Amino acid sequence: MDHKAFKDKIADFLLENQPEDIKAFMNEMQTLMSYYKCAMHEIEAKFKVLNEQFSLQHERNPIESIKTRLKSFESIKEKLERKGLPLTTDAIWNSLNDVAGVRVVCSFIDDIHMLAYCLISQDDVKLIEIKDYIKHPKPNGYRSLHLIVEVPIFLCDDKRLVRAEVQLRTINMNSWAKLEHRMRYKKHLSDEILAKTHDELLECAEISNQLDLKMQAIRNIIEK
Ligand code: 0O2
Repeated sequence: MDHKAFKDKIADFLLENQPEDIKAFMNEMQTLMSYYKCAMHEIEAKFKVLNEQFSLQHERNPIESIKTRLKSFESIKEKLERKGLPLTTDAIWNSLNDVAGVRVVCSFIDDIHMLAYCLISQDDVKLIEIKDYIKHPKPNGYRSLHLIVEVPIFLCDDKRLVRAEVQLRTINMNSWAKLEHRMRYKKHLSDEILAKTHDELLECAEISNQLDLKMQAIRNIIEK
C-alpha cells in the first residue's frame, strides 16, 4: 500500500469515529501493543537462551538471526476487514494471532524442528497452532515452519497470556521469502505477470530446498 492509500485509510477511520472514541481506542491500542512487544521479547529471549546453551554443548550456533516485528496498524486493519471483523481491540486480541511476530533464521533444516520442539516443550509456552510449510510448501514454493504460541507476560500486578507467531526458516528459505515478498507477495500484479513469474519462482524455491537438503546431508556426515 502506498503512502496516500495508507493516509486515506487512517482518514476514513477518523471520519467513522467520534474523537473521544478514537482517544480511548488509541489508549487501548497502545496498551495492547505494549503487551505484544513484551511477548515478542520474551520469545526472543527464549531463543537466545537456546542458542547459547546449544553453542556450549555442541560448539555451534543453530540460530543465524532473530527478528521481531509488530504488525502495522494498516496491516491489522486490513486483516480485520478481510476476516469481516470490526476494528476494535477486542477483535484484535481475540482473533489475530500474528500481531507479534518472531522470525528465527536457522543454519540447517533439522535445527528448525529441534528449536521448535525446545520452545514448545517449555512449561510456560502453550502451542496454539502449527503450520508446517516445510512439509507442505505453499503452491508458490514458500517454506517455513509457523507456530502460534501463547506466552505469559508479567506486569506489576497482573499476568497476561499473549499470542505470537513464530516463523522458523533456513537461510535459504529466508532469502527466497524475502525476495518473493519484495517482488510479488501481496502486490497487485496482473494475472499475466503472476503466471509468467510463478514457475520461475517455484523453481528457485525447489533449487533452494535442494541446497538445504544437501547441506543437511553434509552436516550429518561430519557429525557422525
Ligand atoms: P507480512 O508482510 O510478512 O507481515 P491466518 O493468520 O491463519 O489468518 P495468514 O496471515 O495468511 O492467515 O497466515 P500464514 O499462512 O501463517 O502466513 C503469515 C505470514 O507468513 C505472512 O505474514 C508472511 O510473513 C509469511 N508468508 C506466508 N505466505 C507467504 C508467501 O507466499 N510468501 C512470503 N514471502 N511470505 C509468506 P503477513 O502478515 O501476511 O505479511
